[in-house]
Amino acid sequence: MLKKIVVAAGAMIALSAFAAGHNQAERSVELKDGSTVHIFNDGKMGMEDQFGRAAYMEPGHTMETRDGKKITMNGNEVWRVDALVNENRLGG
Ligand SMILES: [Cu+2]
Repeated sequence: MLKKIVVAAGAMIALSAFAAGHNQAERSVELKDGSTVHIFNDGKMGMEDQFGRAAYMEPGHTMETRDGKKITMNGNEVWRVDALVNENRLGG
């Protein structure tokens, strides 16, 4: 009985560690309008607005970076950015 509980707890820790790693942005690029595009390790992107909140953007939308480069929105990973900004707020 006790062994089962220990195994379940171990699985939960492994799962949360995986979830945290999954939401890690590979690269974050500041845009001209003050928002940020987060590019995840699978190449999908998600937006963070000027106020540090996850924001919606249509996939295929063209964005301009602060240094004048063009980036095309790949995916719209609102929930991953949401997890990312919440982790940052908690200092994780
Ligand atoms: Cu975007």
